[in-house]
Amino acid sequence: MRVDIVTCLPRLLESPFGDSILKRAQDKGLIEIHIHDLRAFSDDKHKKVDDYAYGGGAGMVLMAQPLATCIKSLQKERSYEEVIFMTPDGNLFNQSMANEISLFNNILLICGHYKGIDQRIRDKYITREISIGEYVLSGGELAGAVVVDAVARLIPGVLSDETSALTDSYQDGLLAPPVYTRPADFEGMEVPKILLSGNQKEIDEWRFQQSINLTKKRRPDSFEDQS
Ligand code: 6GU
Repeated sequence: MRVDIVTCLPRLLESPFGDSILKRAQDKGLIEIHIHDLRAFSDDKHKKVDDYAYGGGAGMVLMAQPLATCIKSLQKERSYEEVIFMTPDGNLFNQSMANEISLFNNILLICGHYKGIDQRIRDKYITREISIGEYVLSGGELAGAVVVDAVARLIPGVLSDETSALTDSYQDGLLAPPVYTRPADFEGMEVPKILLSGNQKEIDEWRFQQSINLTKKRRPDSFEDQS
């Protein structure tokens, strides 16, 4: 999978992709992440990318020209299944959206800033708008990194144990059960006996029951959705 990300703050995206699982996935050639500095596409002599909103009000708006030039130049090289705009008024990101996006070959992610981007870019070029939660961030970069991380770990080969994404919270609509590691007694707190029993069938049943209880308690709404 190839991900192109457009931002006016490229440095914000260096560290999330330069470490750990996402770094390894890129080194293994399973995902390619290309960051594009929006300023490089500005026709303005001062490389300006934002301007005041028509109609007044606080906050700057990302101008149409640099975004259109950038998107068109990237689309000339390849075709994207989705051109995604990261915005707090987008559709709420969830695991099923991550699963869907992980099947694409090329996605283009646009990170907004300030008061957003000129509406005409949204109307003409954007195919999907995503928000990562009901709160406002300073820009779309951190949200974009969240989406890329959630998507990348679903690509076969990215996780060392291929089955482990399947047992994540949300993957089956349930939250993951609690986990323990050595020692069996820590500060007087013992690991549930069942986990030491060696009886895999009973362990699986215990974990399933724990998942159900936790989901009922923490996500009563999503539990209703299931049944
Ligand atoms: Cl995608 N962008 C911004 N600026 N804030 C957000 C968001 C995105 N998702 C939740 N809050």
